[in-house]
Amino acid sequence: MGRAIGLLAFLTCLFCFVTVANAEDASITVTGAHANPTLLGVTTGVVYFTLSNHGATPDALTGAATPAAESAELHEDVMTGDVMSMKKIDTLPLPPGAAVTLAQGKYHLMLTGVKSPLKPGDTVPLTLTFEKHAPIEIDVPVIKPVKTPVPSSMPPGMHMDMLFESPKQSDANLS
Ligand SMILES: [Cu+2]
Repeated sequence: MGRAIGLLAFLTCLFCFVTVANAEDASITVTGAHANPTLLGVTTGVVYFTLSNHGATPDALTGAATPAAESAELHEDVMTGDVMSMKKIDTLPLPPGAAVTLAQGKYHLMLTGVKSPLKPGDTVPLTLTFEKHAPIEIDVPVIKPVKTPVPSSMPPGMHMDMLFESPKQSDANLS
């Protein structure tokens, strides 16, 4: 009898745990994930996405990994005068009830040591890790950057599409 109650308690606990885990899994979503194609001869790439924290508690993105590159680091774009540079950040805070978007001029995920060139139509498997939430695995499509329209939140000067024009010229030179 005691054994049966013990088992019941165990199963109930297990059920509670599963329910809580499911609730937590739903509290962070990743949307709009995309990677830019890599430039000719360049082994760094960038990935953008939006993280939404639907939960009631703060969380943070603490890391990322992909088999397609040697490392995936969170970078913040820093504007010093007219010069755009970037610095590595260890965690990206995700306040409850808010969405944080990685976008040009704000944040990006930088892939270094990309193993084979990322071309439009490819997908990059990506694992995101969080302070509290369970890791999330997504497949990130590689999409050619859209030239227009420029998102209204971004000053036109910050657009970096010109960078993506050089491979075309190189391709033409090669043929
Ligand atoms: Cu970077």
